[in-house]
Amino acid sequence: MLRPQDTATRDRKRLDGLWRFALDPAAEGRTARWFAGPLPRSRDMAVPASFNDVIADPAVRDYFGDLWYQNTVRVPHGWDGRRIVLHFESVTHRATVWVGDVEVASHEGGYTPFAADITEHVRAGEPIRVTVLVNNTLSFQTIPPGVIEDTPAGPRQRYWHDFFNYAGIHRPVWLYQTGPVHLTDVTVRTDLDGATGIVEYTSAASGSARTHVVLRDATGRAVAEADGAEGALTVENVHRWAPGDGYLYDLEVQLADDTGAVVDAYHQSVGVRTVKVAGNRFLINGEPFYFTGFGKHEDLAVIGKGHNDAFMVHDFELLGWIGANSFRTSHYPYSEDVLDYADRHGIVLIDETAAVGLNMGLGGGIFGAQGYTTFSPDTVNDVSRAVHAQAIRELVDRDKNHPSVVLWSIANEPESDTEGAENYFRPLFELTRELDPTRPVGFVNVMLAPYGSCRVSQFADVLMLNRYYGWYTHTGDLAAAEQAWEQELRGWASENKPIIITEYGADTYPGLHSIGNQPWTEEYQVEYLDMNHRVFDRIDAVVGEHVWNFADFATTSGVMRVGGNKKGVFTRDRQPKAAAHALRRRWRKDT
Ligand code: BDP
Repeated sequence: MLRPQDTATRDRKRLDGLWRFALDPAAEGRTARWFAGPLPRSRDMAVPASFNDVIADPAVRDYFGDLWYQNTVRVPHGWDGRRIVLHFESVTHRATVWVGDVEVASHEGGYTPFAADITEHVRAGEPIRVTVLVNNTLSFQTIPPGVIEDTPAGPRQRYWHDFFNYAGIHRPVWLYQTGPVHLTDVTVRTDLDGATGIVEYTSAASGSARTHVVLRDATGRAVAEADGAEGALTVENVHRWAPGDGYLYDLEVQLADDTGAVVDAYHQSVGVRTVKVAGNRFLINGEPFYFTGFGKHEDLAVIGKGHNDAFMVHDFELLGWIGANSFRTSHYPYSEDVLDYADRHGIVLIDETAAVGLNMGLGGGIFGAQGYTTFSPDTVNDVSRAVHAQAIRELVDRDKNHPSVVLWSIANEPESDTEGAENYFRPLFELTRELDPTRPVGFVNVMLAPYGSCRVSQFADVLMLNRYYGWYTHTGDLAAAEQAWEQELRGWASENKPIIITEYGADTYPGLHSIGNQPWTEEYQVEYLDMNHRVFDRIDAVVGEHVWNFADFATTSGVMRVGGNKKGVFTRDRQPKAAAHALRRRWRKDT
């Protein structure tokens, strides 16, 4: 799906701002046709934002079920005769959309875009009522999974992931126009032959037209051109996209009618680079790459998972300050603005689906919901896998052209030591490779499936490990942790695959100090990270270290969490803890 753009032939209008908002605890709105007029009992809600923390009411914060958004917007008067599309970058976790009284779209999955051609239902220059029914419940057949339990106090939403279940319209909403004959897809794949860059492209259009492409360098100079819906362009002395050097070419794809008039134009940025796994090395442009950085979250005070440009830029500034060259979009696909920014600034991404918490073994202590079997006909089953497969399709479709994305992570910490897990994941790995033969594929392994017991890592090109030696085990005893960790890691290293430590971290209350090794203090976080780094530096197969987490973040309440998950190296408002300075000394060779 092409992201809306302003081009020579296309215009877009952003529908962000204040929308009307109403909860629907009795799930009556659909039958009562709330979309057919002004939403009853509505209040204001900001878009984009999670609704949860905007309103000062715990019942709203923890609400699960149906909820409604509505806005009245005017279709630009100049769009007469054009094809008009309504596009949502993400609505969490599912949405049904009406324009006026007509249902125009339905989408499952909270982190990927969807759109509806609404040409027939609107007129240029006139207002339209856009109503969105959002539902934020999680079940065994959703990604991520959850369950609604009947308790003596009433129904409760449980889930097995350690971040707050923020929901709502999280990213921009657009109206845009194209001509009736328009581009529907563009795919680019790049390769290098010495100093020559190769850009293979494929485009798809809604009708018959002649396709012409022009590749321009960053100064706007055309460096290659071709005719045809697909082909390969070569660029002599190519400026490669590389970590720290987000050099982008611009591929303009044009459709022309019989008279030669351009009827559609779309711009696809292109970073020319290669990604490959060779033995235990991870190669970008043929050079071994070592990942430094974090697992992150889309998580901010008040707006929750709502996208915010100022915080995005600030987070990337902090990544630069600390010397991080990469991060993982834990635990769901991030805003496309984040992907674009990473492309432009040469930040490397591990791109993850929202398949987090497919592991009922993680119930104890943190998440509450216990006593389930992960993979079974009544829990995570074939339907769940089909939903998961669709989430992978939509992720690859959305992010396939981003040079920053070097590795797909199809799940975080699923159960992976059982036959059920092996059977569940085998086809999902096959699917991902079929969708994108150019990038390695992996998943993130959990401590409950240590070396020797994991049955899913056999499918992965890269081993991604989350480990908390010295935190959840060997708490406060870093010497014992160091031994145990090294022993396990040496086992994984014998598999001759690159290993990225995708999580290691210690909860740290900012301002808490101790001379001794007291967990939760700033000193302990520093010592804990140092211990991990000693282990990584002794093992050749380790090609990356992503600290958990970039910043403190909101999660479900529980005795293991003090005002959220405090494993951030920065606080939730982005102030550095002592560990931030320590990491900066390790990661920035120039300090
Ligand atoms: C891992 C999860 C991550 C958690 C982290 C933790 O992948 O989402 O937040 O541990 O416990 O299990 O802090």
